[in-house]
Amino acid sequence: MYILLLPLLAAPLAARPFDSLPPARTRVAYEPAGRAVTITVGPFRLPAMGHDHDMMMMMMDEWAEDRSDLVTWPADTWLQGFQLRVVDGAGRELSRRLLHHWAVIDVDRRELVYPVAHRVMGGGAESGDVRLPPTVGVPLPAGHRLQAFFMWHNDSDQDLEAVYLRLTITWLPGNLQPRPAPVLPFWADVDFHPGEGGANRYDVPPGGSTRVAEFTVPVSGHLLVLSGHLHDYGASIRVEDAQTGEILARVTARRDADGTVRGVSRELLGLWGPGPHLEANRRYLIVVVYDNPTRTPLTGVMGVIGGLFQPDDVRAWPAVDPTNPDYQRDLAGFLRASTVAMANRTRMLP
Ligand SMILES: [Cu+2]
Repeated sequence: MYILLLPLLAAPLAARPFDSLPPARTRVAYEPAGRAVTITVGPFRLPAMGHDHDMMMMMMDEWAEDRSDLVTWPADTWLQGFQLRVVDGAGRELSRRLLHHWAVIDVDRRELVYPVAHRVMGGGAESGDVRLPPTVGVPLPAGHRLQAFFMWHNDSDQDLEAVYLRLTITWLPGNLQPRPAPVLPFWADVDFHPGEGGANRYDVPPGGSTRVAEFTVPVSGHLLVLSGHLHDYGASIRVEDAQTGEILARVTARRDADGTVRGVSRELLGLWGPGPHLEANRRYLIVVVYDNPTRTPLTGVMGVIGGLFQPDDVRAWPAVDPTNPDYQRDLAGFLRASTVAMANRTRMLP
């Protein structure tokens, strides 16, 4: 199972439709019989960018985001999974690696930890599709509005003239019996700055550092799955009870001998038991540990956790507040090209 959370996304300015192409548009196919909704966005023209990564980084400031229109969800459902495809005008499959990263947000639900729009699904170039076991599901009621954000990156030597993003979301009916257990993806950042792409980065002096941030959740529940995102020389991230110091969960970096982080462990906390229980409004800590064996500071590192949370009572999940300044800043960040600085952010559950 992959659950991927990509908080901030955008796409190259170059990925604009050809003048000769119709403007990119969003089509939604609701297939009740197949218990699927397919969202298609395109066409996009993707000029070859080659393998020059430095050039890519230099151009980033010039990049703008690509996004779908708002898609109103058609039925009361439990989300079960998704399948992402990149296709050409004839429906032929292209390399999924053309999509550098992507996310779908639900503007009508708030995140667990922050009062910002909920990241329902997402992924990076290397990530796969997701399928949850039928005993759990992400509750998604009719009328919620979803929006996809994504960034293309054509690192081949060949221009592509009409590329489409095709996302198929599978679901179970909302009245299904027995009722699946409600689970919601969540994330938390040790340096949370809503809407300010890049501001959640910090530096690590020689010798290493431990960075701590406090957080609360507005609804009690269990941590079922936990993973995270660290840059090179990252060691671990743990969740502690702020009062007792008890360690509730911990993820660790998979590193090469030279400190390169290949990924962060995925802890199936709810596999053999209910998983650690978080209480509403109790203080918890996210503790991010970096080693730094070099003689210079590590710059611009990050520490993010993410996973699946099972609320005790999903009806207690607070309503989204679109007037909340953090909500507005965060959403504006999605819509702004500057968030592209975050391009390499977060594969949460590898
Ligand atoms: Cu990062």
